[in-house]
Amino acid sequence: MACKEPPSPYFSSARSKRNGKPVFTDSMDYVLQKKLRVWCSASDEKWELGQIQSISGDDVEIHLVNGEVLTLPPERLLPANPDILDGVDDLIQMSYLNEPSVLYNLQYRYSRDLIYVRTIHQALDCSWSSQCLFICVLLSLQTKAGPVLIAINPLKEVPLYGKDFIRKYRQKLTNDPHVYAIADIAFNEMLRDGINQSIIISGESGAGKTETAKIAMQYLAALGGANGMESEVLQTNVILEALGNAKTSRNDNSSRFGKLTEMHFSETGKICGAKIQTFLLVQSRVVRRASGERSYHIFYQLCSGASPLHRKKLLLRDANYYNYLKQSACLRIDGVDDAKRFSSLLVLDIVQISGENQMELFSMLAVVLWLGNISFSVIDNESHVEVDSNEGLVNAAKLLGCSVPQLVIALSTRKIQAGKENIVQRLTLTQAIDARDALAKSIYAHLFDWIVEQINDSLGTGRQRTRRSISILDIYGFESFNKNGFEQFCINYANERLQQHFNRHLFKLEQEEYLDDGIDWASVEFVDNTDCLSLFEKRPLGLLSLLDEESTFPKATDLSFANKLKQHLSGNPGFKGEQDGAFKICHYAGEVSYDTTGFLEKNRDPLHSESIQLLSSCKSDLPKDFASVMIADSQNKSTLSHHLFVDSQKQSVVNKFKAQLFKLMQQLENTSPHFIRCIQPNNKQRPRQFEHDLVLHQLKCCGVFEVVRISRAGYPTRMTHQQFAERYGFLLSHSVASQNPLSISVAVLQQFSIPPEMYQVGYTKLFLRTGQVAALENAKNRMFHGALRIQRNFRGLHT
Ligand code: AD9
Ligand code: MG
Repeated sequence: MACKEPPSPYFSSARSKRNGKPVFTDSMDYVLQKKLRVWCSASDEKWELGQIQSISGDDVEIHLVNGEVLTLPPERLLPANPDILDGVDDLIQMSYLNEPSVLYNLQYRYSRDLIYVRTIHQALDCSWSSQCLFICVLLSLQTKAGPVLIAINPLKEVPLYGKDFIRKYRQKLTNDPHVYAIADIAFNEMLRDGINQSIIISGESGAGKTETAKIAMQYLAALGGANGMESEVLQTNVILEALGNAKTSRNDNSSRFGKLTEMHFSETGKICGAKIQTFLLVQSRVVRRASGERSYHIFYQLCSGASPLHRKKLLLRDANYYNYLKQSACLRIDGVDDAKRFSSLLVLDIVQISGENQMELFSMLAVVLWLGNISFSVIDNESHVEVDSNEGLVNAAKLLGCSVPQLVIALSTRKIQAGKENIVQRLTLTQAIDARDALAKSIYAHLFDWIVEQINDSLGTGRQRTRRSISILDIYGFESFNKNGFEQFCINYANERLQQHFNRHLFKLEQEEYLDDGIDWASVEFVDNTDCLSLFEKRPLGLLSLLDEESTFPKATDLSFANKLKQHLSGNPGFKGEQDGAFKICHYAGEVSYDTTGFLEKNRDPLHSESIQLLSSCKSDLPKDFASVMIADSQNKSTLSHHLFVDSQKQSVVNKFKAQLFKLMQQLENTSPHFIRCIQPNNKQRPRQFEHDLVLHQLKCCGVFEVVRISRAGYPTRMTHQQFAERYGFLLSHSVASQNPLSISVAVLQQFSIPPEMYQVGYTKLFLRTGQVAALENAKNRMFHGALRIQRNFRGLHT
């Protein structure tokens, strides 16, 4: 199975052949004729810049920048941009948009710490005079795709942020592409149009999404700062990163949850509240992960930063004492001081989490750690176990506020129903370990949700539902490791959904509007990921449904699940069943091989009724709260007929996740989107290293080439004939035979000599290329000022 490569029109156009002879686009002919700069590829991997010296038959002699001379056939050449365009900040300005030219441009900028590039001009010139503001409003409502920002991760501090920069963007003293500029556009559009906005940040793991989200929030907080709420909003990042981020092999601070931060503003643009929505925290990391990776930061921070008093109360030891932490052989992150980070958690006070609640939070973290130290001994031939009476057991029970026997029962037995009777069955070693880990994971996941709830309570002060909000989306990025499991499956599915949203707004809606209005439009091709999404979501034979179905069979195994996938999906070109329970999926960002080990268990998320019962009987408040949430959840789903604690027909993990994603997409659909695509420059998390292939792959996957093409060919300004005629009809110097809006509009266009390639007349609307309205607006302004002058003079004469 080979994934469909994103189309590469600029790469192939110069190389197509007719009758065995290479055929070039006009531009390539021109480049050869004028002996201009070219990109040459002697081998297939590398492009080098050179200048054509001479052409003899099919041989072109080129002098490379490094002094070498090459002789190549023309089909190994691509036109290069003139050096005046080196490092332009808007890709749309480039004369040639082939792959080496774009890469060169990005690298040129990157090496100078210019990490941002735009891919489209803002359709409207917002520096117009205030008289034109009402027109901006009108036009912007009809402008679909705003600028897309490309952000290449510098992997080091760059001098691009802070007060002075914020001021420059606020006062529009600079036009350089920046996250601040995107946030500024969103802010202004929100206030002007009364439409909720979103800033959607995507990219692979480690590409810089979370940092970018914080930079956007920093700008919005500076703009909307009023009563301390802005700093509260910013501080939430510190807390959520401590609890929801961890070191992975791709990123030392990898987000293991998705987050939508909704900032609410007053009529005057002051922050009046915020709401954080989180999506599927990866729970398995708490109990297991790949070697060299860490669990959630907060555990290490607590172990190294807690005060002696805390340590005593929490019965706390060093991180290397705990099985859950030491098992992946990675306790520290280079350059990170966990103890210091712990002290920065004082911000818990800022978001009004009381000292008492903070203590509860820490004590639940300690419970999780001690649970991991509980061990079991096999007592019979059938691998049944009893719980070892050790320090882990005693301390976990103490911190939970339950008795040791209660905890023992929860971890080593299960009640099952036989006829009308309940029988208590001892668990086997695997079952007991699963029960213990499930309890630890569940406590952590509920703790995370609880903290988010506390934060939201604190941020909600004075919040009103307005149409003035900006939502910033930062989810975990696309992942492809050597070994990929259930977590990557969910994460990559979420990224497919997000990609679909991007495609829909930048390609589909845009082109549909052109076609609906009957204008002449050569479709811009893009990699549509609808097929991949339907492979996941189709019912009853999609990946998610099949996983759910198999999860309901008690006897099913990961292997039987893998076979089921093979049986039903083998005909799908985006799917391939492999050996040993593995399968491959063709994602928009490349092919990923998944190992089904653990899929069923993780999807069932099996917290047994014994554990819920245990939590509800604890003396501490938090476990009791968690148990009520669990019971409420299961009551929603099951009929809960005979026993309060029967194992409920819980919603599966993927089902819940899918519902969350659908809700998220719905929310985003009600906003005006602004996209930021983060790019990872290398796989080593090192600054100053720009790997061409890696960057090119990401640019292609996220459709950057197509976005520029569509922006260049597209018509960002559109107005109905009626609107256009009303607005500019009075500028006509002669009367028009027919008074219908279409005739008036066409007459205006002709009078102002707007070239025919700069507009198209649709059935209902007029479509104009970038910059065309400006000429009309100038004329209108001149006329307006002229009229004012005459009026004043006239008044002067009569006074
Ligand atoms: V993941 O999908 O959550 O694994 P992200 O969020 O895309 O990933 P993140 O923002 O965490 O990546 O960035 C990774 C690291 O790159 C950060 O920890 C910083 O060290 C570095 N980074 C990213 N953006 C910037 C920046 N604008 N300036 C400086 C940056 N460093
Ligand atoms: Mg992140």
